[in-house]
Amino acid sequence: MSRTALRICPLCEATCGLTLTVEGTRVTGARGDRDDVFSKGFICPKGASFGAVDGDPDRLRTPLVRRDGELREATWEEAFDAVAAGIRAVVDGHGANSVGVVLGNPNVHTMAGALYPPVLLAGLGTRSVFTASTVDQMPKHVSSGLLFGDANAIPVPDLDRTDHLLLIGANPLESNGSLCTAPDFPGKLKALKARGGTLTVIDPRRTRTARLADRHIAVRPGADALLLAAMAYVLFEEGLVDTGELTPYLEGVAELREAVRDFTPEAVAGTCDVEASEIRTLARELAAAPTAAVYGRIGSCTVPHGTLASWLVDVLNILTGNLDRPGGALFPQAATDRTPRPAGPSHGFALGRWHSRVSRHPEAKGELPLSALAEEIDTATEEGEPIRALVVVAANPVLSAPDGNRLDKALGSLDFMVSVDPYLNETSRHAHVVLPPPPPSQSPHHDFAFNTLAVRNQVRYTRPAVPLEPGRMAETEILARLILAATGMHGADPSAVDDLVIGQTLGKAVKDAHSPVHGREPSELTAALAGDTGPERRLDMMLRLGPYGDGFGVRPDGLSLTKLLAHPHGIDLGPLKSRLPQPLKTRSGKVELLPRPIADDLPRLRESLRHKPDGLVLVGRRHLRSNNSWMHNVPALTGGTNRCTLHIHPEDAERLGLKDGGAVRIKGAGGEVVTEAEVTDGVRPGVVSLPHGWGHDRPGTRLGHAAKDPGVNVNQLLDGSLLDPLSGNAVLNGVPVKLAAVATL
Ligand SMILES: Nc1nc2c(c(=O)[nH]1)N[C@H]1C(S)=C(S)[C@@H](COP(=O)(O)OP(=O)(O)OC[C@H]3O[C@@H](n4cnc5c(=O)[nH]c(N)nc54)[C@H](O)[C@@H]3O)O[C@H]1N2
Ligand SMILES: Nc1nc2c(c(=O)[nH]1)N[C@H]1C(S)=C(S)[C@@H](COP(=O)(O)OP(=O)(O)OC[C@H]3O[C@@H](n4cnc5c(=O)[nH]c(N)nc54)[C@H](O)[C@@H]3O)O[C@H]1N2
Ligand code: SF4
Ligand SMILES: [Mo]
Repeated sequence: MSRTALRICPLCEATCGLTLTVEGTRVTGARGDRDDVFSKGFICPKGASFGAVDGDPDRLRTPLVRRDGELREATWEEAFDAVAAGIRAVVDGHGANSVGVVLGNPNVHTMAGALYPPVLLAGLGTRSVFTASTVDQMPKHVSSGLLFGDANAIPVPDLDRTDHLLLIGANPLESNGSLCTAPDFPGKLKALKARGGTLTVIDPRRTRTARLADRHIAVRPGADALLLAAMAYVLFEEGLVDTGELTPYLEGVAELREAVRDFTPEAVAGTCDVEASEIRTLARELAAAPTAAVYGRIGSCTVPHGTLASWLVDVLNILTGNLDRPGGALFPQAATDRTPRPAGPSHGFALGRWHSRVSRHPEAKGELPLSALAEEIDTATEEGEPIRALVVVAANPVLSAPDGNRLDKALGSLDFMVSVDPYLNETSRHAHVVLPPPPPSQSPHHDFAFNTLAVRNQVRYTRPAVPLEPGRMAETEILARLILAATGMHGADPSAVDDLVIGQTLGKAVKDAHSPVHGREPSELTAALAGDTGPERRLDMMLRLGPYGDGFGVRPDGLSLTKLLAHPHGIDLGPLKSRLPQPLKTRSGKVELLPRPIADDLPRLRESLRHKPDGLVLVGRRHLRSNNSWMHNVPALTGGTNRCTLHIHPEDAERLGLKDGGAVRIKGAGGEVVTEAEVTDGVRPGVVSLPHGWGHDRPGTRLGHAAKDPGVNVNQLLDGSLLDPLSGNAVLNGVPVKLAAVATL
């Protein structure tokens, strides 16, 4: 007998509502939930394969503990005993910073990943914190921190209402969008065109998204900051700056004008390989559109001037008056956001409060660059102790970070490592303990992070579609127990972690004059919390304290978990609204258009104009049926065009004697790999493209299907030394490489 159950899809940032078909405890089908208030039935091939992803026989079912050098099945009790012993020995012997924490991408796709890592970091008190953000969007956080005073205040393009969309280094037809949560991004782009709007795409590849565009600019990789600075220059020069209703909230317009003075279209055209006249047209079209949104993603972030490019994206939105207005780029307001405080000067955003030990990289947002993880483990300095123990949650940096071979070796040298991961893969194979979370069907879901980036305010929650199998432990409980084991409270009841957070949060709220619960008794509020589990009670608390919340009875028709559970397809909270100046947390209380660290980095951008680019550079690419490093083990999602081939333009292929389907050796600063060439004019001349997340050929993993067609690790071409200095973000695009034909693979 089969039944259906609702489940928000955790497989990309679009957060589509799915209707799962469940037989017994097995998910046998998935379709888009037509009643979902946000996704309205949209689904992509990954979501449609939810059952296969969920039921992958290679997923671990029990914890693994290393004994006599080998990972063996163990009980949860044995596993947490080993975690407590392993981590406490390092903390006691070498101090908190000797324990590193690595948080990977799926943490933003689980409730556990949103609710527990902050408690772990606070409890450990370590500065050795690394996340996927520094191989991804850290430049955007830094730019938002500097402009708006809040690293998490990221404006998103108003896809449903804009008249003009300028996409830079993003390919939402494959990625389904990022830092812009929008189910059916492709449909929204088509709707934009259907209502007479225009789409411009800046990408060195003619992607599926670029093919949909009215205008495609095949920029030279890494040159976007120059291109965008020249657009800003044109807006000033041609008197097209019109900051409209933003004007009272802005500081530094005149200084900004001065700062971009050298970046004329003529000066940057050669480096960008884009005609000066075309850059002028881009700027004029942007200014002329009734409403417009500039949006940059991976291709604009993972480059040497990632923070400057991210800053310029918002500068252009601001100079054209499009920030914070419908049809432009707006700040979403999620249901679990904190109660908005009145506008006014605040603490601002600080960078570089401490530095990494070996290369002295500044911290950003409390994190050190993932590129520096290997050296922080394998290099001794006089400054302090190397990392000797590592807690890895949902991350596979051996494939996703630069120089996997060095990291692979470094992980093997640790005193202790624990991975919270469903797979025994390239990274977790080094762990002393592997703690496997249950598959997504057995986990509850709410998008804490993505609702703060969504193109429409809405809120949804789905309980586990299938009960926990015997022997399984919820990931929330795994992380709560891990926190207790790592912080000297091993064996305490895991609910202690939730109780602690609830007590602290409510304790603060009742003292906060702006909180709806100001002056009330925390114990009375705690007793009123609904929910069957600790994480549900925490969700209830956040919803009720939040901007749409019931304020624990103050606004009886407001949100609560109980109300959300009564709306299984979610609750629509309306289109994005203008919110300035409330989100600003700068010291001035204004948008600080030319923050000091940005101004100090502009000479480096100017300097880049003097280097004439030559030689081939490498960029990445994504495929709709893949996701970073962990979905190559699902047969339904592999094969066809989803392959680890090197895309190369016919002119370059001919010059180098490379044939379609032939083998090619790619050499970079960090090493070399050999793969198959795919000759295509989908990349511009001078640029080659290889996807990331491949290279499943290391021993000791349990990825039966992925190992059959392992591909190669593109990040082995990097040595980890190329970073955007402001954010510590790795340079993954526009990387110089050399190619040679080889006889066979
Ligand atoms: N060259 C190049 N490199 C890149 C990129 C690029 O564009 N080019 N992109 C970068 C980007 S944007 C990112 S975000 C990173 C991603 O890099 P990572 O953060 O390392 O993420 P993944 O490679 O997706 O690996 C995720 C890990 O989480 C595990 N996992 C899956 N589901 C769950 C779960 O529910 N719970 C837990 N605990 N674990 C789970 C998987 O088995 C896997 O081990 O890669 C980066 N690397
Ligand atoms: N199917 C699928 N979906 C995913 C993922 C996945 O791996 N697969 N990963 C998820 C994650 S973690 C993230 S962060 C998002 C990323 O989402 P997107 O940013 O949309 O990701 P990509 O598809 O890699 O698009 C980046 C584009 O930038 C281009 N590019 C490279 N260098 C430059 C440059 O210097 N300038 C410009 N202008 N463009 C450049 C590339 O050619 C590429 O087309 O996708 C998410 N969704
Ligand atoms: S677009 Fe993303 S969230 Fe939607 S079904 Fe596909 S993988 Fe899932
Ligand atoms: Mo990412």
